[in-house]
Amino acid sequence: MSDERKVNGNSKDKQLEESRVNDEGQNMTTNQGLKVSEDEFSLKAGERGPTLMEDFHFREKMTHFDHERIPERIVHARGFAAHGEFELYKSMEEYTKAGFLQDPSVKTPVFVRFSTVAGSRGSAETVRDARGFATKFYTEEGNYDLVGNNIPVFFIQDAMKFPDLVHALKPEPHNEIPQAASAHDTFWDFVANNQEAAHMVMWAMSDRAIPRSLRMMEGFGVHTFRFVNDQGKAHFVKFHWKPILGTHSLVWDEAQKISGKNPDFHRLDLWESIEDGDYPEYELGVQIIDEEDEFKFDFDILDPTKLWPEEDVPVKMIGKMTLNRNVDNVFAETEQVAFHPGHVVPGIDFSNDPLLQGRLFSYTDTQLSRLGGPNFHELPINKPVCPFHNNQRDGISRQTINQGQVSYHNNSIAGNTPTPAREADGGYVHYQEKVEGRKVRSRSDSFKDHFSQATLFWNSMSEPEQQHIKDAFSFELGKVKSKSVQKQVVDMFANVNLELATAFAEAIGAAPPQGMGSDVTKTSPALSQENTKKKPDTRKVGVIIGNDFNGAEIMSVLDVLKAEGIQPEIVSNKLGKVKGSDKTKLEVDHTFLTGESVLFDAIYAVGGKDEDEKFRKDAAYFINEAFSHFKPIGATHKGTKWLKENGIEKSTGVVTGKDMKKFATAFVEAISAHRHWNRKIV
Ligand code: HDE
Repeated sequence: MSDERKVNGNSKDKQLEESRVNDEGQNMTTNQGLKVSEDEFSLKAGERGPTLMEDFHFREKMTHFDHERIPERIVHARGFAAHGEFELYKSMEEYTKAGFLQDPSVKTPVFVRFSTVAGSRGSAETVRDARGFATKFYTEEGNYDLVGNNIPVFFIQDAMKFPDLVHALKPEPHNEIPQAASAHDTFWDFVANNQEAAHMVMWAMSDRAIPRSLRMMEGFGVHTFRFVNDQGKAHFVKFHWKPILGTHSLVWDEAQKISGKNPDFHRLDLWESIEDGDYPEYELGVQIIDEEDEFKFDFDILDPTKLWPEEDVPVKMIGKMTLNRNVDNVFAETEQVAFHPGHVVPGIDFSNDPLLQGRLFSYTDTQLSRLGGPNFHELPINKPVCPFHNNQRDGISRQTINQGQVSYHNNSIAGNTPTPAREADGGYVHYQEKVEGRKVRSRSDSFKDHFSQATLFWNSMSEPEQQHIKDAFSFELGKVKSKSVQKQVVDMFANVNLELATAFAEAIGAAPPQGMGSDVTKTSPALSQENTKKKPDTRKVGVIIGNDFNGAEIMSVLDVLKAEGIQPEIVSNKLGKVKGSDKTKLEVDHTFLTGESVLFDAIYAVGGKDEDEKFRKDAAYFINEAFSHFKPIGATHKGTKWLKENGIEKSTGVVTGKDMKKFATAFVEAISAHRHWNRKIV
């Protein structure tokens, strides 16, 4: 089938190709094309004399350098992106006339940028935070941007409060501390005094906020949008991305250590998986509600602090996105890409969600200061694959050379072109929702329940997930200095769950909660990561090995792991090769110094014959740390002895054995489980 597809993607690739320049093998020139004869020394009056103003080459080089940075994004500054394509499973014509959702034989090129929210451009990636998940579909009807997060709800209900939220979340203004962290007074003061944040805070304190990989997290459009079909009939819709590898997380201690050991952990993981051909894949899902059913729910479907429980409104999978090409240049593509929830195509429309309405203003506005003017749509990464024509002209860095005398509408000189298209010819016509009301600044009563879904989320968590949430609150509030803020937060979350609020009140030495708890008993199993897909693919295993290992047996295990898509990497005391007792040789990928247990999903302890005391100590550190992070541990040969010495050989998720075939099968199963939460940590 794939051979017959009409690939829209070609047009984007071709377009980008035209912008690529490869300097390799070329003469150096100035930006005016003048060949440069010397590039190391400025022009001076005498070898030891002053530099001359006349040195245009020096001035051009330095001026360009001085202006190499643009303002970073005010939120979502730290991001990483990749190209890919979207394939539809089945025509969605019943619900929407969007061109790219009609014909399963058409592939649509996409560009996806993942990001953290709070940190600056150079901050660590495994911090506790929401992740941005922004997708640009280059469709034949224009660009469609689905600018979502990995959490399905948001902190606030009205865009008016966004600057306040972000000011509170960002480093505090008097000392610019802390970087990329919500564990500080102003954030929690904001939460306690804007209680609509309760639901999203529950997600932010959960494992969702420390994803194992950008390839293993969900994405959500958050707002309620509209699908409109060619009959003009509308349905409410929410968008979901579901990763094929399942939704998995780190543990907090591990996430913090990775922040130091490898602040680029997530981008490296994404980059390498694409380079290795293990393309990240996500299914696109939609939840659809009939317009007639708008008021049938116990929450307002326009409220962005509410999700639609999947058990009540099932998610239909309608297509799949595959990320299959890394960027050529991070600045030109990832940094300069400009997303906007208002980049829509016919068949996709908005709802009156007041947060969405505010976003429709903010995104263009922010690009004006970030990208320096109104022509950012001309940058190769932002340019639609379909032609665009209008009477806009000029502005900073204009690329297009518009021809002709006419730049206005209506006109007679150019036959009144460019002409607006009729709806039947693809012109975008806004959905004619009937709107009536008085001009007010207020919150609808239907937006006033801030706690029921926060409790729904809590109720839906497995026991280990609930424990992680308690620990996260204890950590974050433990960093807050104001006793009053701590107490306000304890009392606020008593409305979500009394056990939770009591647990972290105790941990931070605050008075027990004053509140009644919640009587919500509903659960939504889809919210728990316990129920996600569990697969071994692309999991990294650190194989701790020394000289004189049993070559044939170890290779048989490694072969099984590789056949399952698992990636063993060799860890030893020095780089070079470790030699087996037979002729087997393995190239060492990491030493105990350059590799860390936190950078692996599992550890396979093998050992060799004559490791010294230091080797054994380093190996034990690796193994024990992985053990404390609930990771699968496998051991054979000398490795089994090491586990015994540390008293962990019989624990849950620890696999040992003498029969290599049986061992390998059991180890693969343990790796697929991701983490072994019911392990007793001693
Ligand atoms: Fe954003 N947001 N946002 N946001 N947002 C930006 O636009 C804003 C919100 C999201 O990879 C900014 O180009 C307002 C929700 C992502 O380039 C800015 C409000 C969701 C990205 C902006 C929100 C998002 C941004 C900063 C409340 C999930 C990164 C730089 C009304 C559905 C996109 C930029 C990328 C970026 C404004 C709330 C997702 C300032 C006013 C809810 C993924 O325009």
